[in-house]
Amino acid sequence: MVTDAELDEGRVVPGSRATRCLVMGVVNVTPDSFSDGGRFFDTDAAVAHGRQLLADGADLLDVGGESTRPGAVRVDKDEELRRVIPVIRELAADGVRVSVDTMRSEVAEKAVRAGAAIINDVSAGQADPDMACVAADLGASYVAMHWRGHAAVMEGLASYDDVVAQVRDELSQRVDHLLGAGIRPDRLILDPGLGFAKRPHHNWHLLRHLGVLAELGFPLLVGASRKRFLAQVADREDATVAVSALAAAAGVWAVRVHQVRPNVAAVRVAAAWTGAGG
Ligand code: PMM
Repeated sequence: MVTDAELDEGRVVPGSRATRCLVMGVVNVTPDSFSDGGRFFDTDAAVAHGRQLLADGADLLDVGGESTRPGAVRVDKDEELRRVIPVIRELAADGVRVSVDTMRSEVAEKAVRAGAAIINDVSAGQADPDMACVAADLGASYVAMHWRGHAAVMEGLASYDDVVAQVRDELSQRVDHLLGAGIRPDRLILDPGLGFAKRPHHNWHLLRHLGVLAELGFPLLVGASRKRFLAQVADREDATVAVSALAAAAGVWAVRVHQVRPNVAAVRVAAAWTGAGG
């Protein structure tokens, strides 16, 4: 499990080679998430799954109660709270670094009060106008992902002239907004949003040019795990591991994955290969 000092070091030194790429294990408490939906849809099962991911070597756990699969319908806020808060409370009580995967400021606030250290907002503050100020007041770390619209409509928004430049510029606008609301720069993490309003070739292009996004000056999180575009080249689970190794070697701060053990091996190989940590 990652220590506070390691997390801070990784957070404040974008692309740092001082610590290895972190592995964020996914705990989806949803009946319909695209990859592991339904399997962990009650508190005890989700907590047990989180503990298993930790035993497998996860540094952080990302707990989410709303599916963002293409075409998904939004979950009611009270239902989202009912799903995630007890799971976060139990895992955080174990001393685990927990992030909450939510677009709602009220869920983020209650999650941080229940022990979450990171707000993972796939909309980067666009879905809820209060999110940026709430996150700033809470002082939590904040993942801002590239996002163009809700799951129900995002497939129709996947059009780019130059996907890398546009994702960089759109993320940069979000950074301005988030910092303007008072989020500290050393709390901010960016994410290219693979699969969110992106066609397969857009995802590969972004992965090929992670360095351009790193130039914005913030640590990067990459969430390729089990996504559809991977099926073009290999089994999705196997391809996830390869992406983790390559993303880690490219200097990303963390990878967000469903199956932790082989991805920990991948980031360790990358660290040994690149000489991270000396
Ligand atoms: N992908 C999903 C959900 N949350 N959060 C971040 N920061 N980045 C992602 O790529 C991301 C995310 C969708 O995947 P899932 O339904 O398998 O969890």
